[in-house]
Amino acid sequence: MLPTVLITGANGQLGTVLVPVLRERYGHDNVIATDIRPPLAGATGRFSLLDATDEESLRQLVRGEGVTQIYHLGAILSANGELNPLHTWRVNMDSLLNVLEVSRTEGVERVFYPSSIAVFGHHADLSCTPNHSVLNPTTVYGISKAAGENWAQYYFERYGLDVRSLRYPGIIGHQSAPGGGTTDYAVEIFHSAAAGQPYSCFLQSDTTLPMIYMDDAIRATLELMEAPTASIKVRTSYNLSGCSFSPADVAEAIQKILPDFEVRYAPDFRQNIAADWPDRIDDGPARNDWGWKPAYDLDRICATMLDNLLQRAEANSEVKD
Ligand code: AKB
Repeated sequence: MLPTVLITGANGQLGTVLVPVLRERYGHDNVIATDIRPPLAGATGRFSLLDATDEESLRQLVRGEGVTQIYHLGAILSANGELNPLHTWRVNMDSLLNVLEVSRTEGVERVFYPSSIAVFGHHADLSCTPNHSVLNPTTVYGISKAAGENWAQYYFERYGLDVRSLRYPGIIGHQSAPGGGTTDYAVEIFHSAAAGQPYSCFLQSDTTLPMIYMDDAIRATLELMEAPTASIKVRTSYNLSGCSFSPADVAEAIQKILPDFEVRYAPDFRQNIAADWPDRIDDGPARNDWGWKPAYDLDRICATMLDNLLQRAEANSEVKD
């Protein structure tokens, strides 16, 4: 029996790409995209305006549509979160607790909760952070994700709600724009390169962070959500790894394809956030429990991003001509 799926934050970087994939897989009528903002231009399919901090509206939608799975993607990310910490805490926690509580009481069978490398911070081994590391996050986003992971585990252990979670690294894709994160540079840099412009990077050249290509992130999400229940051994959140690189590494990889590309460095407050995040993370439990294996390294990410963005730029210039 196909699930009936509801996605919060569907207009975001991940949701924009995940929704069509879920529709392809589970049927167009079985996937309801929701967001606090109206659908993006050109978006098709079932859509409801929804603020997940409003428990009653969420409950009505879940009950009315007979929702059996929720992907709760809506959240305020690390950099934007620091602009208004208490608001970020309320949005991120209230929406999660509403999703968990509505799921428990309305018979939702499975919930996906994205966590992040932002849960790590002081006292963790940042050179290759283990799954079961100490969590001392330094941003309100990281604090909310660390608390959320524990709530996910609590709802599983106390109520048997099947909540599954991944700690995403920075996600890099050509299809959608990231919004308000510390890893956003790794998408912006490709847009500048493809536009033939220099890029001004808000992190230092040597700041290595874990990253993942969009297709790998989507595949990991589906593999986790479709894995047999018995193979899910981590009920807080799984470390998920793609590859790790610094701004200097990605600039060099782009220059192999576009030799004239230039990067300048103008670190801002996001440098302090990145400094407390891992260089790389150990995703051994994800590999062992449900067979995770990434397919994209830095060179493949570079080639795929530039290929797609250059084709788009060319198509746009033909339309203008
Ligand atoms: C951010 O930079 O805040 C996000 C994340 C790593 O969770 N991309």
